[in-house]
Amino acid sequence: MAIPPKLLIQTAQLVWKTMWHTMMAQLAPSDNAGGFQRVESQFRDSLGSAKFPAAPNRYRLYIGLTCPWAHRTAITRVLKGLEGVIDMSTAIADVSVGGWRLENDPTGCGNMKELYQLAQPGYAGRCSVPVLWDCETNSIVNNESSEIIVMLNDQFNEYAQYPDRDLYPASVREEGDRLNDLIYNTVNNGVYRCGFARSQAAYDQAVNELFGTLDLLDERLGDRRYLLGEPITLADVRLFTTLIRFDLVYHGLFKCDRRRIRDYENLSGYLRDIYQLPGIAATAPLATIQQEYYSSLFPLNPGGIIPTGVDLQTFEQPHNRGDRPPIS
Ligand SMILES: N[C@@H](CCC(=O)N[C@@H](CS)C(=O)NCC(=O)O)C(=O)O
Repeated sequence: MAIPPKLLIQTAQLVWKTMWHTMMAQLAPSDNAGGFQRVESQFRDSLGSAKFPAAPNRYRLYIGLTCPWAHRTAITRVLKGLEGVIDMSTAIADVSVGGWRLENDPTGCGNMKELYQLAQPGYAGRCSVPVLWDCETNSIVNNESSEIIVMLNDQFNEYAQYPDRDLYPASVREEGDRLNDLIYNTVNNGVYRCGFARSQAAYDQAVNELFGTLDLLDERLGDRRYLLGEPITLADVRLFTTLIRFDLVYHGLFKCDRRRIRDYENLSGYLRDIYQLPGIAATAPLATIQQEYYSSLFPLNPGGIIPTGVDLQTFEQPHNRGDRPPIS
């Protein structure tokens, strides 16, 4: 006998909403108003200290392909030419364990949780990527992307292929830091504040702030090639990793759907420009990123269907942002 529709719907709503809030509380802690609260990174040591001296083939980066924060570190590693001196492992977002799985890892760890335990037995915080790992002492140097990228820029110049590429130049640091703050709150973390909102009001605020900043950035990029002019800096690396995921993932999965990046004249060319720099496309396998995001964030996409609307070839099209070498 068929279940009456009203009973079916009411029961499903009760069960699903309870499960949804329970899962979201683990995935993305929120404040009382339903706004996403990102947890502070816990490991904040520095490369170049007595404990962690810069040395070739001693450190390894752990990243995940979906993760825009980890992606910053993979790009900085390429821009500085550090592939030969800093190893990199890619963890896989695994919905069945609710975390990052490792395959054939040199430490013997099967997932990021085990890696964090190896570094600090009893650790009870979040086991996020990226991680800058010290292979010599089996410890975590740092797990905060905004700090790791500065260390990769500054501390390995002796071993880097491109030591003269300063991605964090003192001359524009203050302006860059100010811009980074705005972009972090409203764009990098802003897309997560949209996608992980647990109330309409929290979502409305996040989405308004996100598109307010994208409008501003589009205008800013009307008269300069990169955020701080030329050459490219870490501010661009930080913005790029959100923009490259935007039309593919955040527009649909995180409900950032007021506009797409391809609708912005300057932001879209800027995005293609950076994507087409030597070595960058290889750090961003777009189909895999989209597939892994839509499959791993179960509470946001329980049916597991992956959309197909974005033509990946568009990222290869001319950017018309200038012919001069982007990096001096
Ligand atoms: N503030 C950190 C954020 C890192 C982060 O949130 N990583 C996510 C993936 S996008 C993660 O690994 N989350 C797993 C968890 O929090 O349990 C950074 O910038 O490095």
